[in-house]
Parts: sequence; structure tokens; C-alpha cells
Amino acid sequence: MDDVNNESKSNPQASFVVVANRLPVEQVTNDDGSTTWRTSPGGLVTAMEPVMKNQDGAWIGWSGAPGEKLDPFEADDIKQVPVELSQDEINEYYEGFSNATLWPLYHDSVAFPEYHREWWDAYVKVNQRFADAAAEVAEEGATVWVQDYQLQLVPKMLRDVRPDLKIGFFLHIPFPPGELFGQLPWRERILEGLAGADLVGFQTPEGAANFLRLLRTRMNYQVQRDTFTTPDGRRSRARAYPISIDVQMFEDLARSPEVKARAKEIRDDLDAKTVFFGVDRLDYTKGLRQRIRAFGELFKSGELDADEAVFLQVATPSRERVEEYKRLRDDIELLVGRINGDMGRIGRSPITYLHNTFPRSEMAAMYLAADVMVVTPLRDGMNLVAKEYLACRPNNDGALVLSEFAGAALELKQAYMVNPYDINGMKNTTLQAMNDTAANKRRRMRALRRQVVTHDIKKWASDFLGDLDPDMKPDEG
Ligand code: GDG
Repeated sequence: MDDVNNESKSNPQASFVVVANRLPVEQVTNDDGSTTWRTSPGGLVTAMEPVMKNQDGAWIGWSGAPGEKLDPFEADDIKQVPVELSQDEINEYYEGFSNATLWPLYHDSVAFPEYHREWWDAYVKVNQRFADAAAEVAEEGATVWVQDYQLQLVPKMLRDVRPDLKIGFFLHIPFPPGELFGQLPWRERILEGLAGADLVGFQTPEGAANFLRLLRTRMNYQVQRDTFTTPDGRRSRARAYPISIDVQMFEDLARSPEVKARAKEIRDDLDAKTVFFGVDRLDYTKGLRQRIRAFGELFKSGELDADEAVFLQVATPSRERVEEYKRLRDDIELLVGRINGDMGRIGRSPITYLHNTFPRSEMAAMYLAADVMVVTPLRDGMNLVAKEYLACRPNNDGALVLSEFAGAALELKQAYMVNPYDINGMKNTTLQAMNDTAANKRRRMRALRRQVVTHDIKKWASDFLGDLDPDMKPDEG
């Protein structure tokens, strides 16, 4: 993490602008009680860094705290342009419309989406604020890349005032089929909002196809292959750009002596022949209920022996103020407690459950310690955890159990594939992954790693930006 230069600039201008719900920085409190900003090294920042540095880039986003009026500042050569959100807007735009309407609706309605007109009003208002900020920061002819479901109205709002810009949009979560999307009382506004971009990117070809079909059937736009024409005659495209990870960074971690030593410590502490591992944000889309139920049954039937196998599940705290997430946490903890209570003994629990966030090196050590990685979302845009596990297996050992409903399943075909709604199927495939021959596992792992190594996060950014503006195809190096 890099310390940030807090020198403020009132009106930064940039030729490349990222617009995302959150800024890539977090506020930290020093020992003396003062606060500074540090860049938080997520995948998106890593992908954008080379472009940002070459291009004089700016990042527009919310700081994460309510009601903070902050001046633009510079962090790690990136101009940070904070957008303010009041507590009411956090409740209605962020926790409400983004996370209790769009999130469940776009994930197959695995939880019930709530529709409230006040939430929509806040969504429009906040999207307008982000669009205004982008319009102010972007230089003449600049490229602006808008990120994710919280900001789907921004492309059109921005184009209305700045037709000179090249506007890209990328959706990190699935884009649902028309049967589900059609529930949204504001469906046309969202479609128009997205269609304001020159290039609309999705995780999978299905997402792009769902969007294009809706443009044709609900909006009467002309659609030909991946190209659509808006009523004012502008031609734009919608395509799949499966996101990835910084493979080299994870592989370097996994090869480092510290992480290797820590992985050994974890294995010693778990003291099991087979370590199964899951790590997810505690989110109802991730299939945690079904996964834990499957493990509970495997331990109960004796197909897994609690003296020989352990299931390590890290559940990262997430959206803790949203009702559905509170319920989920209670359910999961009840389930884990019951299984460990029924099947454990003194000094030994079949499930080690951690509700916590860990540094990236600890994540790498856990990936390295795991014999079988279990990734079983009910629906997921991509799923980076699956790719991170593969990046951390340079010795080509280990096994990946993967839900066919993760976007990643389209690329990671050699995984042990499961339908997370089919508990028996999931149990059988998990056992198969454990018991398969070393040669089979190695063959699968080699192919999986080849896919990830040749499709990293830099290639993702470069493919998208190259299609949006061929002049700015960044260095993939
Ligand atoms: C959305 C889409 C899409 C988790 N716990 C810790 C930690 N993590 C990191 C993982 C991984 C990331 O969080 C989770 O990414 P996923 O892709 O698995 O899931 P979402 O958060 O739902 O992300 C998803 C993604 O956007 C990108 O487009 O793939 O489909 O839903 O990187 O490593 N990281 C650290 N400590 C933790 O405890 N350091």
C-alpha cells in the first residue's frame, strides 16, 4: 500500500477517467490519531494502473464514509475525485436500490428484489452526481470508463452533456434475461442509460445477448450481431470481456518463502489429510447454505471422516446493514454450529468457520494449503476466487470444484463442475475431486492454469480499452 500525497487540487482534468462507486483508496488512522489515505490494491486498480499512469488518469468515486465533502487529491499518481453521499443516499441508492433491488434481480432473483420508488429517485440523483463529476473532469475527447451496476444511468447522462467523449461501461455482475429484467419498473431507463455508452462490456456472452435482445424487443433499437443503433443514429457495441486477476502477483505470493511457511503452519494447525477450502463474501449468491449442507451430510454419512478431512470456510463480512445479509449470517452460523456440535469432538471440528477479512498474503497461504477449492455460487458474474486459487498452484496440484453458474465456468472447463442446487451431485463431485488420481488432477490443473495465465487482468483491460478506443490500447506487459 502506498501513502498518499494529500495535496488537493480543485479542478483536475484528465484524458482517461474511471467512474466507479468506490474510490480505490481507504482512510487509515495513524498511531498519533491523524488520518491519511492509502490506495487499496484491488484487481480493478491493478488493471487501471498502467493506463492511468500513461494517460494522466482520474478516478471518480465515493470515499466510503457518509456526508464527507472532500477535495480532489492525488494518490499513487492517480487523481482521486471524491463524490459525496449523504447517509440517506447510502441507505437508498447504495444499500437500497443497488444492493436490495438490482443485486438480487440480476442474480436470478435468488433473494427477493425490493422495489421502492424513493430508492429509484435516489439512484437517479446519485447517478447524475457521478455523471456531473465525470463531465467536469474529462478533457475534450477523453475516454471515460464507467463501472458496474450502481452506475448504469451514467453513460447516457454523460453523453447528453459531453457527446465528444468516448464512453465505456462494464458490468461486473450478470445481466439477467428479459423475463427477470422485465420486472423492473424502470427497465427502459436502465437500458437507455447503458446504451449511452460506445461499448458496453459484460462478463459473459449470455449477458451481452440478454442486453442486445432487450434493446431490440423493448426499445426497438436496430441490433445486428454485437452492434446496436440508438434512435439518434449512433452505433455502439455490446460484447463479453471476462474479467481476471493479477496472476503474476498471486503466483509470486504463492512462491514466496513466507507464504509457503504460513501454508505449512495452516496445514499443521488443521491437522487433516484433506483440506477443503471456500472463501466468499458472506452473500446469498455464493451458495454457502447449500455448500455447508453438502459438507454436513458428507461428514454425517461418514463419506468424509472428521478425523481425516476438514472444511475451512472464510466468510468475509459484507453489506451487514442489509436485512437479507443479517438473516444469511444467522442461518450460516446456525448450520455450522449444528454440524460441529453434532459431529465434532474435543479439539476437532469438521468445519472451521472464520467470519473475518484477511491480508492478501494470508489468502494466498490458505489457497496454497487447500487440497480442494470449493466455489459453488448460485449465480456469479465471474468469480475471482476460483482464478486466484489456480494462480496460487504453480506446482499444478490441487483441485477446483466450480459451479456451472459462475461466469468463470465458461473459461475454466476442466474444473470439477457442479450444479449447486443439486446437493447429491455436489457431494459426489466433491468426493470425486478429493479421490481422483494425482495424474488426473494434474492434467486438469495444467489446463486450468494455462487459461488463467494467458488471460490476466491486464489483457482484460487492454481488450476492452482497445475496442473502445484503438488509439489507447495499453501495454499488456
Ligand atoms: C464481483 C462479482 C466478479 C475475499 N475475502 C477476502 C478477500 N477477498 C477477495 C477475493 C476476491 C474478491 O474479494 C472477491 O471477488 P469475487 O469475484 O469472488 O466476488 P465479488 O466480490 O462478488 O465480485 C464477481 C467480480 O465482481 C469482479 O468483476 O468476479 O462475479 O460478483 O479477489 O480474493 N481479499 C482479502 N481478504 C479477504 O478476507 N484480501
